[in-house]
Amino acid sequence: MATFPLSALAQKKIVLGFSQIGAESEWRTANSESIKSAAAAAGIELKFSDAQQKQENQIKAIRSFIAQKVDVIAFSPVVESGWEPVLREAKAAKIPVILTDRAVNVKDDSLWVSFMGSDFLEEGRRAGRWLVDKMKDVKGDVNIVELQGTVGSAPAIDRKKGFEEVIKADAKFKIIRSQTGDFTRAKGKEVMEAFLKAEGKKINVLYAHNDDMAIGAIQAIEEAGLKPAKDITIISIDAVKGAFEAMIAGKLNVTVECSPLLGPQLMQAVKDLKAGKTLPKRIVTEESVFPMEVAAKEFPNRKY
Ligand code: GZL
Repeated sequence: MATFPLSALAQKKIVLGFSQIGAESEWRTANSESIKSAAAAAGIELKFSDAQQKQENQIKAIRSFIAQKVDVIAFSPVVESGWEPVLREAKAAKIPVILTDRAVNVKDDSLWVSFMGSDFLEEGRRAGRWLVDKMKDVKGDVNIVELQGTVGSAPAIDRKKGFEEVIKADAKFKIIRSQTGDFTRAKGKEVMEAFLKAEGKKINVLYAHNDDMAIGAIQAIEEAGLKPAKDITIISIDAVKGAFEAMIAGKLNVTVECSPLLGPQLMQAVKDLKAGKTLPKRIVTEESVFPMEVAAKEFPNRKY
């Protein structure tokens, strides 16, 4: 019978089960890449599942990780609600759960050990503050159309809330249309086409909850014979490469950073957990705002 030196057994690889939402945006692709490369660099065995933006697939993946007795489970919840049952199963199996990117809405916070990701409320506020400053000398109404992220997701809920919290200070700001584009370019274009058909030249501003929907909307605006970032001021969130390319082309006014590069932080947290350390309940990613004026200078420094 083969025997293993204690050192080999002692170095048994940590196994992390990760349930990813899907591949709906440039942001998500960069996020998955960050997690995969950081796991490899950390020597952590990664079981990675792509849920194609369906909550039931994430729940199935988490159940499979429990059955495989992984050491740690991490996931980015596609929506905030509906997680109690499967998180209770993970807790019963004594497998710690780390939330990355998006939060869950559960009564019992002991069902997850830590949440690392951006402050979406603040991202919405930053978008609102940029617009209020940009429009400070405008006297008449500022008519805004809004492309929301995935219905029920933490970023969609909080980016809307944060933005409205800031613009409500002046009644001239009016959100005249608001609909989900599900964080994708295709849907962003489709919904912007409908906005343009309904409101046309009345639209002064587009607030998109992510760059992919903004990029899709830019195509719709151009096909309607209007100049994006001139006839319609465009604000979006993520700060992915496509947004910098759009700003350099003069078609997007500003993007609020939301970093997908959570991989190294996640792997460190997994290692700390396995070493018996307690993790902070909330780890916030530090971020910035990039207006088109700085895009060309900043672009070479971008990592996603
Ligand atoms: C935000 C993330 C969002 C991005 C979108 O942290 O959950 O999902 O803003 C992505 O681009 O699809």
